[in-house]
Amino acid sequence: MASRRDVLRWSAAAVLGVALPGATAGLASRRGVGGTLPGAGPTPPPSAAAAPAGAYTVPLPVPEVLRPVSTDGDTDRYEIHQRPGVQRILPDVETPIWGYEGTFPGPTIETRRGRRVVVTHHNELPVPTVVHLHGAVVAAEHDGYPSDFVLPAGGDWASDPMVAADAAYAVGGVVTGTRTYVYPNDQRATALWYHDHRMSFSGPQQYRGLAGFWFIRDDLEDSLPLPRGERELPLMIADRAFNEDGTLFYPAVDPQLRHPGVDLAYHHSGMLGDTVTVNGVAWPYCEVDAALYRLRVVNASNARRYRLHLDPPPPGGGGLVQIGSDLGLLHRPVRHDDILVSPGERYDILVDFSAYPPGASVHLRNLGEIGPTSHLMRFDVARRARDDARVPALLDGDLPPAGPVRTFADRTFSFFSGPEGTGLPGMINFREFDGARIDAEVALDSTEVWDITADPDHPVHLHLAHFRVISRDGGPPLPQDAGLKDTIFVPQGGVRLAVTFAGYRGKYVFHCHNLEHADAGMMANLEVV
Ligand SMILES: [Cu+2]
Repeated sequence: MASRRDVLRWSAAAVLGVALPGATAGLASRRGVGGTLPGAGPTPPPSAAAAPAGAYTVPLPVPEVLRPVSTDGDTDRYEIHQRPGVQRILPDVETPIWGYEGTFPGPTIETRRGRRVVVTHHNELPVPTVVHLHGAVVAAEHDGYPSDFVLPAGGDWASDPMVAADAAYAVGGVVTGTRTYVYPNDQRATALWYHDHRMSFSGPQQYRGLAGFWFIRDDLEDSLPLPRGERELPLMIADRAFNEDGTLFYPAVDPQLRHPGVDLAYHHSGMLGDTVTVNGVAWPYCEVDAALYRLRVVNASNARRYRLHLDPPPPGGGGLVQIGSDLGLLHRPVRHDDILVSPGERYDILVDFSAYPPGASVHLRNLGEIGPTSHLMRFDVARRARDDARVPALLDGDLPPAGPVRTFADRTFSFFSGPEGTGLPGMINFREFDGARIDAEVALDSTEVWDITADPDHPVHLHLAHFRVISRDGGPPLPQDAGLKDTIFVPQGGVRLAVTFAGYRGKYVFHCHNLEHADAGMMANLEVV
């Protein structure tokens, strides 16, 4: 994860159009956006920073909901083709992408708790792929273990030495062309997301566009007076950088994606772009009624985190009303002025645009940065409108308030990326990933206390497991840490988690969700026995 210094360095490089030492030409030569750097001195309030040129000219797209190809009593079946596509991410140029059904984001899957979803993925890309449904409680062989490759139908990938080596410790095996994944969805209503997880290449492949939303609904959610239909907006936030010709810039050492790794300049920070996209469009705008809206935020960036903030804030502040976390609704809503969203995390947020007069523009900003990446999108409050939704006082009466409290941890893990510029592999407890080694053997239906530390800081994701935050930085959790989670921003001072392993036995990974860190080895195995 980038230090604040790195973030400022990239932002400054982007807006000034200068190549800094160690920065590749890609960022400095990108087209289509500009912006002005505020004058010297302390960071100005966000509204003082001008929007990037070309921002807020394209309406926010909402990904299509995929239709099942067949449906019966308890199962919906889908087909997804992973294929190249072309998309207008910037307003004035077409960008080649890789997408589920050829789009970025891919199509959304909408389902209900307990409904079985069977997805047959067809790999029509020139590289091996792996599909992981992030946050899902799913059998190990359907979780998208990073070496459970779906090889392209053509080519010589089966004899590729890295593929062959990784295949030795696959969980669901290696297949060619097509794999069918089975998801029981036996978990509370929430926003999951599916994305590529190919061993050592999740960074470049997700960056090309392989990510999509997956919503689980349930009766409890239905019973609440929450915004629905057009007033519920999925927002997939992802930063990108572009070459002069409009192609995506990614610093892979091997553009064919056979040999892993990124240029040393990006090894420590991960891939940080200078353009923020929401639902596949750079800095979109969205016309809204003066009414309550539900924003389903996922940070699908490789490495950038965002401190979401409304500019201007509504009178009285607290404009971001958090109702859910990674894995479902909270016990009660929590009001925030800003929410830090690290890669992989989801936040379920209500915003009441009736607090603003019709004609107002409300910017979703990234607090603490300057330049283009301090901007995300803009809401234009168009008109007064009838509104039956409201912020419920209680969201989920049956959610236990806190996890176990212990003075010792069952396990400790340090996530370590080493000093900048050294090019050390990503490590957990000073070991890089080894598919054959089990780093944590845990009992089915158990809850353990895990202490996780980070150097310098890392967004940590556990597959299968669900956790609550017991403490952060040696103190109490942040208000935004409420609820059940699968991904968490771990600062240098660490976090203590109560982690529950339920649902399935088998081998799963846990890893840093800075994708360049994970690809560099910051990943480990947990086995539920
Ligand atoms: Cu990391």
